[in-house]
Amino acid sequence: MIRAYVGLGSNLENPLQQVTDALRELQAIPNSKLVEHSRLYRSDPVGPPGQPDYINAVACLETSLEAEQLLDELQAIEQSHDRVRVQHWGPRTLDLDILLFGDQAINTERLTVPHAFMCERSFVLYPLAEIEPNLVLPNGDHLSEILLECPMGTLEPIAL
Ligand code: PH2
Ligand code: MG
Ligand code: MG
Repeated sequence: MIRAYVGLGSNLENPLQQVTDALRELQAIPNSKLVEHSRLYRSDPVGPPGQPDYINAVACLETSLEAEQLLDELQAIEQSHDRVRVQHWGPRTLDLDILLFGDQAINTERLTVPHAFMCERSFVLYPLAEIEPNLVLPNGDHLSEILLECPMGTLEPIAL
């Protein structure tokens, strides 16, 4: 079994509900178990201006799937949330990104793992640290040290 960390994000059509539903749907991925997930966070949009705020969270799965099989499952969930790919980094009903897949480094047409921008994004790093404060990345970097370089800014956990 491999531990995979998945970033969840939504900023369209009731983002809180989108992310809450997606967490439940992650539990149903075959040959996998949802181990835990962070709280939900509100975050300012990164990317094209003028889009709504995001809801973000991070989940940890234990899986015996291959990375691209997990990607298939995540993309099927995105599709079931009526995900339409319009604008790069533009608004979306649901985005499910593989952040880490064990200690694997993957660079294929479909997948870059670790996620290319995760170390610059507070909405990934803080929820990840909430569930795995002692995490060490495949390149040996400690999450706790990366966090020192990445201010929390306006990111805020949501009291539900
Ligand atoms: N995802 C993006 C682009 N910008 N901004 C926030 N706050 N949260 C996201 O999940 C996000 C984003 C592309 O995936
Ligand atoms: Mg993304
Ligand atoms: Mg994505």
